[in-house]
Amino acid sequence: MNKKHITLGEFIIDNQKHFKYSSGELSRLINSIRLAAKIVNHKVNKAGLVDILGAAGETNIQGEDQQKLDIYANEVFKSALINREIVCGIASEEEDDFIIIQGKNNAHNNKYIVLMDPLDGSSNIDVNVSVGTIFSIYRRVTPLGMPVKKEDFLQKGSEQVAAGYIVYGTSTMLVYTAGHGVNGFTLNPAIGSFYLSHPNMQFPKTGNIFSINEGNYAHFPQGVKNYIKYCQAEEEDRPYTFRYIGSMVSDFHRNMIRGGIYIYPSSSKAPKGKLRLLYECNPIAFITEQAGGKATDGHQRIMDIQPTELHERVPIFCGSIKMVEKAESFMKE
Ligand code: AHM
Ligand code: MG
Repeated sequence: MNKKHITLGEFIIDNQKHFKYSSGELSRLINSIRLAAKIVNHKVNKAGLVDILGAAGETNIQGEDQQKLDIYANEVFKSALINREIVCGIASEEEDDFIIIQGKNNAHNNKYIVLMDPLDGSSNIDVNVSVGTIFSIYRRVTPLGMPVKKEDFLQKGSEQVAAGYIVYGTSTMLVYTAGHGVNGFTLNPAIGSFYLSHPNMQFPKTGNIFSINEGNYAHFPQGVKNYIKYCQAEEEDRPYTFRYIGSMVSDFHRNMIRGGIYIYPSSSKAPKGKLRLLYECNPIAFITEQAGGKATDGHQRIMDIQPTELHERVPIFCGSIKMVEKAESFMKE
């Protein structure tokens, strides 16, 4: 087959054999995420027309109620997953609690749970800046035949079977891993198909981009302040370039391609940082490691953290391995 024309659908089928539980369910699950991504992409691309078609909370000219895009994305991903009867539970950044899905004949016989941030960086929508969707997939740990429980969702990131993100950017891409490397697919909007455009994505071992919200500098731990000064210092390979979009998926995606580090640290205002362990940090950490990078909370591997709460937050340092190790060395001092 011509490598240039592999669609995501074909790639999923071709790679099903590499997956240790190759019942086809995971493939169907990724397919339903692919479908939801296209629907959300369509809506995100029309976001600038909101004043013409009606703002959130209003009724548009067709008489339909407008929803905020993050709520809309949540509903689209939820229904794509529920309708295909593949998952037994969903947890979302937009929901207070996890959702139990009964599945066929109300038998609770589906194996997978999905955790997601349906529209990350949503404060960027109004200003036409890239946003993303992040997802994370696990096998349930409770026995089949009964409703899923909280413990199914509170698994360590190292138990993930697949994770990925969609970036709604200058073009729309779906990037995912099922534990055998990371592959990126670009949507051809004319045809509505994702094509393999970035096979076997790898973080450069080092890079020259650092991404952190420096506006919070005064509240950062001393190690982070020192690392920022290190990035800015005039040396042979520095200063590094500072880039911060404020959409994690976009900042991460750029750093994975170019080489860089993304940091959302703890601060005196937010001692556990801002980003969520289950919906943002674990899936991004899985992709990072699968692409040869490193993801820690400054001291400990993100994917080794035992979650205790659905919505818990954690500081994150992720990206090119040498840059993350350098930042960790500042955290130790
Ligand atoms: P959200 O899930 O409410 O959209 O927030 C997550 C976003 C990330 O995409 C981004 O990296 C971060 O928040 C930016 O936060 P800040 O504005 O504090 O720098
Ligand atoms: Mg988010």
